[in-house]
Amino acid sequence: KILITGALGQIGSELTAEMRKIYGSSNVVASNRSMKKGHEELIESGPFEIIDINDPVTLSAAVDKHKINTIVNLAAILSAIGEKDPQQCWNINMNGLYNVLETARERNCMVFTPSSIAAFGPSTPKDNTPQETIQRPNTMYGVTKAAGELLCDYYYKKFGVDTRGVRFPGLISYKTLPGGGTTDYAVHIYYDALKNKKYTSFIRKGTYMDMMYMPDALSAIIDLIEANPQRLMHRNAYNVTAMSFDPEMLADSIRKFIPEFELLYDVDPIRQEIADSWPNSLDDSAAREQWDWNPKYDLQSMTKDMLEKLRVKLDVREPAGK
Ligand code: VAH
Repeated sequence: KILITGALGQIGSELTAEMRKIYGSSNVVASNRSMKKGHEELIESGPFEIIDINDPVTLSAAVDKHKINTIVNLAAILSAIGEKDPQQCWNINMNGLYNVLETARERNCMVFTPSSIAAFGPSTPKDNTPQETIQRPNTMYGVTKAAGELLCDYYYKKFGVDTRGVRFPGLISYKTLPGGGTTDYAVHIYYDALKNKKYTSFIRKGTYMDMMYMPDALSAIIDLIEANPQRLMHRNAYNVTAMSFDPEMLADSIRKFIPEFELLYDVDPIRQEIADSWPNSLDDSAAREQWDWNPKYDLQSMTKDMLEKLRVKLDVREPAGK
């Protein structure tokens, strides 16, 4: 049985629904450190627990109560919020992860923890970033992602805990808004494109970052969890990507559906500095070779699907005569 922490977040809310479809609702326990409105269906469609991963007692009690053998640890503070409150970022992303790993060690659970392109820093080769390379991130979030990778590998090597992870790029989805990251511009732009036919980007023109549509991110998690461990030469954490673009390329893909869309800029120096410290594009050949990673969505097909789904969600009608 699977426990998902941070199940009401951007990845967790969709992963919970997808895993419940695949494995059966009663086999997927969703948890979050607090209730959030707008997730009633998720909370009612299967087991739900309030778990703060900084409280090892409730964490291990829930693992015992539900006989959990796989923990998907999505509870985390993201990059931009992490720079506003670095202490909380360390506490949740590292002390929380430590509690998850200790619980998994004592109870023989598999642990999936996402890392991020944020685990790389300014001295990392930026183009076609290798699976194994320099990792000197200079954000607290990035420090916790790089340290988290090392801690998960340590628990695998030292204690035999089956730990696995991927380095996610920016994730784009229409169901749940992202939780305070640097790549969030690539989600908000779609909402504003439909509501106002224009968007003001806090990331500068020409800033390339890896990105991925949420359906591919969910496949990455499920495929890696189900992968044959004998094939896994790396564990924490695999580079995975689906596309790399800058705000202008994203705006061009939107203009194919909303020709009058206008992209403006009001660069946020803090999030721009974070974005500048990350790679432009990852080499994800290790994931492709070792567990058949193969994303389905590119920029064009993602934009088409995002706009179609958001038109329904926001109740924004297709312009007449389209
Ligand atoms: C963030 N969306 O912006 C997250 C992610 C690669 C970016 O880690 O912090």
